[in-house]
Amino acid sequence: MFSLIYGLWKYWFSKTEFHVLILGIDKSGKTTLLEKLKSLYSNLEGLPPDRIVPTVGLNIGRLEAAQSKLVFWDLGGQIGLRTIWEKYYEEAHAIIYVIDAASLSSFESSKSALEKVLRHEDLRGAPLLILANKQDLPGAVSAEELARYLDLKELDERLYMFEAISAYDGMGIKNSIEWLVEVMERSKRTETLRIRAGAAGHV
Ligand SMILES: Nc1nc2c(ncn2[C@@H]2O[C@H](COP(=O)(O)OP(=O)(O)OP(=O)(O)O)[C@@H](O)[C@H]2O)c(=O)[nH]1
Ligand SMILES: [Mg+2]
Repeated sequence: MFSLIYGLWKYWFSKTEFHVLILGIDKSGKTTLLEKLKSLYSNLEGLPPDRIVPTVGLNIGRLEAAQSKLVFWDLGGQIGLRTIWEKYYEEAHAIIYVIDAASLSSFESSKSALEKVLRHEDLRGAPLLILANKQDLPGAVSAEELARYLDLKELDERLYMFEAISAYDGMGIKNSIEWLVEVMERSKRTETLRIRAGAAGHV
């Protein structure tokens, strides 16, 4: 009986497409991460870091990971582009927030940009994965140190995790994505988005 229910549950989620928004201030490594995800989870090579330019529009990556269909939206993080982020909030199942863990001088602006994201009504209940990127660099702080530094107050009701990664060598990325898929599958937000899509006639 259990395996039947589990099978149906898995079947349902194999059809669900999860939208994951990759946010963070400029130069934190969002696009480098997206390209690394392509190399890790598809047959695509993914652009090498030296061919990646600052993002002005939107980069999209469609991938299958942890038996789920994922659509990543990578937006530009320059200050004048951050107003565009909120146009994507309503449709997002989860947020990945990337921070350059080796750039202590940018932590303050990363923190305030993240606090603003978390205050937004349209992202209510969206699971949050905070990535302490650039662990390959000397001086990068750990995930625990970053969590202590950010000292976020808005996290109470939200499923979240801090993880140390390197978008260069791939460290920590698979773990992070597995966690994200798992929480998206059981989050109330996914349920809410599904009901809304059903009501609009496209499940
Ligand atoms: N050492 C190291 N450098 C990284 C890593 N990830 C990204 N970088 C570098 O950081 C810089 C910015 O990377 P991007 O991926 O363009 O950053 P972004 O967050 O997409 O920036 P915007 O598009 O402007 O918002 C580039 O020089 C990357 O090569 C990493 O894991 N390790
Ligand atoms: Mg970019």
